[in-house]
Amino acid sequence: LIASLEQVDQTYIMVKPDGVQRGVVGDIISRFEKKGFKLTGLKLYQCSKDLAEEHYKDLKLKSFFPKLIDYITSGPVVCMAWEGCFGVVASARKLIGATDPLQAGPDTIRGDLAVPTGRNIVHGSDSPENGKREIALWFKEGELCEWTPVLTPWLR
Ligand code: FUP
Repeated sequence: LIASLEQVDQTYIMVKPDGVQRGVVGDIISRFEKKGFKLTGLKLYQCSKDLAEEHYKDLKLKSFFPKLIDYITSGPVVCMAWEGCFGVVASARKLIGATDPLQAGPDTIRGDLAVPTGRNIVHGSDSPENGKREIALWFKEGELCEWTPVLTPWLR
């Protein structure tokens, strides 16, 4: 347990264009704050087609890929880097819920706020490795902040 508390992981969370348009950015940020994760990067950003394609490169051969890229580039997104102890990446995925919002549990972001898979409102990294990769892809170095919480960092 002590070892796992000492291990720090990062996850990349992104409010997709539908979340920005629908005015639920604050609700989504609030869920991660309340869970106890530490925010280390935050920006509103209109991404290029190239960046969206790089982010979703593992899905390049899927039939829905062109629609996914159109969706992600259709308006600004909110890019976030969140830090926590070991488990933060999986924990964020729990808060987000299943890819298909119809399968996502109540009290998850997708379960509460979304309906179709193609408009599922938020992204979260699926592994610590992808967390690192995606944060490096979406943020420039000077855009991330290292800071120490004043209160006891129970979950870091
Ligand atoms: P997730 O990790 O939950 O975001 O899910 P995936 O990486 O499998 O999918 C990435 C995005 O592709 C989803 F958020 C929405 C889109 N997608 C579809 O549009 N149709 C599908 O059948 C699967 C995914």
